[in-house]
Amino acid sequence: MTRATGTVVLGYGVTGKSVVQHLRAQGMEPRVLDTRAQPTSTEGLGNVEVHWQVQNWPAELLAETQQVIVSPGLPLHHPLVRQTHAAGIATASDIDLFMAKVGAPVVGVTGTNGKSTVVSLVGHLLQAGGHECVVGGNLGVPALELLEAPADIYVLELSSFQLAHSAHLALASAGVLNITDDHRDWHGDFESYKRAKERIYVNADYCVGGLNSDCSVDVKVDMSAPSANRWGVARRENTPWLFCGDIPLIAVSDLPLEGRHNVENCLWALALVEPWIEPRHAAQLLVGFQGLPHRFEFLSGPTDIHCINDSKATNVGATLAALEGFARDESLILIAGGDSKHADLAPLGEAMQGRVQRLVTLGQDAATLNEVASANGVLWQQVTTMDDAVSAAFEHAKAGDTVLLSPACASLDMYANFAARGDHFKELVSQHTKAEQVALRS
Ligand code: UMA
Ligand code: ADP
Repeated sequence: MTRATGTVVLGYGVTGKSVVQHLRAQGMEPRVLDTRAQPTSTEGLGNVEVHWQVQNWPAELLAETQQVIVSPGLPLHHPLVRQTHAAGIATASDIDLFMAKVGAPVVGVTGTNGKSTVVSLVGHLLQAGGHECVVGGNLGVPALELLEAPADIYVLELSSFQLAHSAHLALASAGVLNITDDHRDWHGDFESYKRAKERIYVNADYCVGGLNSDCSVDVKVDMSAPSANRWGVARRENTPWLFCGDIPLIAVSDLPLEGRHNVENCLWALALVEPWIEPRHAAQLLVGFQGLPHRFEFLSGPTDIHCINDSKATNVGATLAALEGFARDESLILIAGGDSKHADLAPLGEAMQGRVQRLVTLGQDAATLNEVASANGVLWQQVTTMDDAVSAAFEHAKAGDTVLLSPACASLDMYANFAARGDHFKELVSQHTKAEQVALRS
């Protein structure tokens, strides 16, 4: 193997590892730079030259470099990325390498919320429709690793980070589900975040957009009444149905997922697979899809109390979607808080009115949520641990109430990730449920 290729991989996380493996399989021997002192893993590095804890390019190394593959965790404003661009060196992402290699159509999905759900729905539909299809990207398995499995269609969840670093997309079917405030720390401002997401449409064969999309798209999806080239929801025989134009597809009551936002997600999935599966047939294939954990996940709780784990609601848009799926006269006990990532939490105020009878806050930005609640006449109570949050919620819950964990914030101030937070919540709900059963028996 030679080092003559002059390729450097920035970041050795899950993505960096897949890129190094891919390049080595092509006979290249890249170098790796990572800003971190402690590598998360050195697996797969072999004798690759690695520079840990690097914040700026060593000048000699930069002079020998022709191409840089950037991991998604490194923002465009990071010195390593800025210095690469300033030196006139081309950058690419793992998604660019994937697109250059893949020999089958690729479906790409981005958006602030709903990506994982829609990507999993699309994968389910394509598999149920007889396609050999694999699903990955931001969802977890890095894109390049998907190439190891044979497939006739690939489905990628694409983050704004991946899209911002990508230049050579040509997707067979592409969609931006929604764009609301998130990831300001990476993108700097909302406009840059939006522009990054909209790159998914560049050179795409079939573009699906939201109603308010200002991009040129082939079809639009939203929750209002459908029309030509529009997928939507309308009443049929007095119940709401999904429609593709004027073709009725399936009754909302027959969908496999709960929550208004999931009705929209099903529509998106049906629209995205239209190039391969006839819409009425696809609608029948939705049945049998199992929702993902931590996304508006219904739990069995104490008698007559509904419990929902929506720990993946790590931004305001996701919690708004959860709240707006309930009628104004619902009685919710909402557990929220964590790291707001500098987002404006104020829009939650109006959505809580009439629905949230008590807000239980925790985590780094609890005080900001308390202020939003006070300004909107919502009762709140601040606690320090999830144990206390769940105890407080059950103390106040009456028969028919819903205890909803939908934090509107990232979990990293208290947990390793959203899944650890959701698992803890589920464990506490289960403990309370068991304690109630014991009390009822004695
Ligand atoms: N980092 C450094 N120095 C480096 C490289 C990374 O400090 O030199 C930091 C980043 O700032 C980040 C962390 O290390 O905090 C991980 O970054 P990474 O680029 O190494 O990430 P990977 O391990 O390659 O995982 C990435 C996605 N992570 C991010 O974009 C931060 C994973 O999505 C994705 O599953 C994986 O690639 C495979 O495609 C995770 C995620 O949180 C789940 N994504 C964000 C989200 O969904 O909101 C976008
Ligand atoms: P992502 O991969 O974009 O984070 P997920 O499917 O994992 O999306 O869902 C993340 C959060 O967003 C969950 O709280 C989920 O209930 C919520 N959500 C799912 N679909 C939508 C949607 N269409 N609009 C708003 N929120 C949504």
